[in-house]
Amino acid sequence: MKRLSDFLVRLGFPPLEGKLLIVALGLAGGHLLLVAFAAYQLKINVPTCLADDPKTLEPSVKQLDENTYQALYVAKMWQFEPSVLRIPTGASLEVFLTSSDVIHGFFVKGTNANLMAIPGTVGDTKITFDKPGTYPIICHEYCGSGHHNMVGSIEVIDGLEGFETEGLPSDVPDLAAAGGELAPEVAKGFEVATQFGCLACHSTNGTKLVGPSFAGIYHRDITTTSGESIKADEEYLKESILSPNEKIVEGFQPNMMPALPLNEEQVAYLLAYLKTLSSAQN
Ligand code: HEC
Ligand SMILES: [Cu+2]
Repeated sequence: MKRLSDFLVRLGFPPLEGKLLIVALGLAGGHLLLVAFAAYQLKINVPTCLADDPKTLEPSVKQLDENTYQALYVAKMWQFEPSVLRIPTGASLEVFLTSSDVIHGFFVKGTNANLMAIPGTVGDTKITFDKPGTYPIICHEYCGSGHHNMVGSIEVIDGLEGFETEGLPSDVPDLAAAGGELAPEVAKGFEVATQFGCLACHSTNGTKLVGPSFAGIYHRDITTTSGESIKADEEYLKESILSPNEKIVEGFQPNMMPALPLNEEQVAYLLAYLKTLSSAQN
């Protein structure tokens, strides 16, 4: 230290300036060491680029070994895929995260996991769940009108064998559990509804979210805010989807539902899907 400051004086630095320079270099070096510690020891890294292969965007979960699971999460307006993941108590979860539209957040309440979902990149973290319980996943990056409904969860369950998921594209056939085979256009309709975030605002079990529930929507009697009574036939549903502000359901707000860029075919699939949702469904 002494020798270094003498050296700096000889180089022409005034004594005080030389000392300050040493302190500054020390701080800078210390910070670099901390960054290296975070990156190599704690494995906290900046998101890496997503390869151009679209397959790597597919959400999925797999079990790596007895106690380790790996989940590729895709965040999109306004949901996480998978939306629900159940793993056993004590499991470690490797999380890989990307977004298929805008920037989202990924915060797992009750843990240190806190990532950004950035389109075109993959962020990752590892979480170990020592205590059973439900850990909500929250999007904490404002991402549009359905943002406040963008939640998922990780359920940590004592003694669970393997894992279970909800909300993965491969979970679609589960919808048919009640009524046998799912017609292809209904499955496509569900896919469109998932893809465009309809289900962030519309439940299928009767719960009122931002919008009315889809449960039993086909041929339901509806009153609009202008006092009109309407039977929800195909024509009405189509209009509600394509021009959301045309008629507003009583008890709901205009300008909440976005007019989404859907083509004829997608609307037809949606209608096929909506028709299957009876009000008895839970
Ligand atoms: C950001 C929230 C939001 C999203 C996303 C959204 N909706 Fe809506 N939706 C609403 C709200 C609020 C209403 C009620 C106001 C109105 O009638 O426009 C509504 C109304 C509807 C209605 C009429 C419901 C009824 O009971 O008469 C249909 C059908 C509908 N939405 C379908 C869809 C479909 C299909 C999608 C996806 C392509 C979608 N919505 C996406 C919020 C949303
Ligand atoms: Cu979001």
